[in-house]
Amino acid sequence: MVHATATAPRSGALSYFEGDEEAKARGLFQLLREDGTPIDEQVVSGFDRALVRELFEGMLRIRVTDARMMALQRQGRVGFYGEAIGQEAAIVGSAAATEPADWIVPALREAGVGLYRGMTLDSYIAQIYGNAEDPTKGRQLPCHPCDRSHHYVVMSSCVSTQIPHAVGIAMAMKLSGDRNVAFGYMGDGGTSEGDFHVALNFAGVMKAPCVLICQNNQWAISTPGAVQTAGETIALKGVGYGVEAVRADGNDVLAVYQTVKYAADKARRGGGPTFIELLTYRVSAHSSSDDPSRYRDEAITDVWRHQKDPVRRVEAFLTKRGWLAAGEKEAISARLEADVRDAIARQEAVAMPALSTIIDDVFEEPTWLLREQLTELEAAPRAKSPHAH
Ligand SMILES: Cc1ncc(C[n+]2csc(CCOP(=O)(O)OP(=O)(O)O)c2C)c(N)n1
Ligand SMILES: [Mg+2]
Repeated sequence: MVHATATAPRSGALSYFEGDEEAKARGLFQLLREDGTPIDEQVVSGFDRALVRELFEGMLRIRVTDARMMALQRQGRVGFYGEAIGQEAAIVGSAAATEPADWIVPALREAGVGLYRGMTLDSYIAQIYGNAEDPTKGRQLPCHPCDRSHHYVVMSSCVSTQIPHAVGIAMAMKLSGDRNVAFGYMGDGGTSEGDFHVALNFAGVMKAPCVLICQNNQWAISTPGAVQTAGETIALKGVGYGVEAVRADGNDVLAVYQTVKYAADKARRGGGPTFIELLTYRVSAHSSSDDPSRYRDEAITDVWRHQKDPVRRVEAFLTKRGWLAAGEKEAISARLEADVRDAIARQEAVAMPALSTIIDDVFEEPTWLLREQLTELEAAPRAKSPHAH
């Protein structure tokens, strides 16, 4: 994980954050055009080469990993997968603005945040297999990784429950004098759940040191973003709770980084919460169990897949700056792909968790009834698992 050595430069574009409360929740903060040229050269010159290359690599890692894992799912080697293709800038740009001691409460598509913060590919892939090296012992749906050492909390599958969790962690940190920040993620669909509204209210009233990030990928399975609010934008939902709300281009990794850094710095100074809407698009299906061609116009998806692709945008920026040589993207992708293939090979060889782990972690000493049930289960013929060894 690399952090920008340059502090946020003062310039026209940054006055976006200092502007009218509603204007920054209605607008769209951008630093790069779709072709990768800077909108505000002065702000963009504050980014150093190492950081932008690290962001680019983090984005490529998600792309390469998702492609391999989807292939495994289609081959029947893992049960389920949820991709984040097209959302890499929102994920990595926000991850880079976190500090190691901060806490991350992810929703569905933020595994890349964990990987950027140092979660190993082996741990991530072990969770997808649910094998003996999975920290959650095979109890979670695939794509629910966690990493205690990098403060990456395991995801609760129930949409939007992550937001009160993040706000609660932030409130606890404030009470205990801890100066770190809690990051809570959600999708656009998540902002229509009661938990979102309860959490925003607490965040505002308690001035909790948190950054609440909505990846507005414009779909909640088959529900289009347009029905998540009668208002003009999702970000405006924050304004009613007295929480500073900012809307930014989620496919512009520099804009994402700058926005989330602004919010994180503010929270660290004791300035309270920020609600950020990152506008992006769910280019992939909702998950390996979904077929979006049944409910949406894939011609629109193609525009996001190609013309608005976040990887292409930062790649063009790096290339124009002379920070990425010809053939380097391919070389980085090949290295990342080899890493993923190696981790898959290692994890596919790991056995499933021992049956006895099924009664772990509930009581310090399992009750006699649980022990009796375990004995019966161990004697019963086990259904054959595709991953059993
Ligand atoms: C409380 C609850 N309701 C429904 C579901 C089923 N479900 C899983 S993901 C999802 C859509 C989430 O959409 P969004 O919040 O936009 O996130 P995205 O999938 O787009 O990242 C739904 C309805 C659930 N997991 N939890
Ligand atoms: Mg969504």
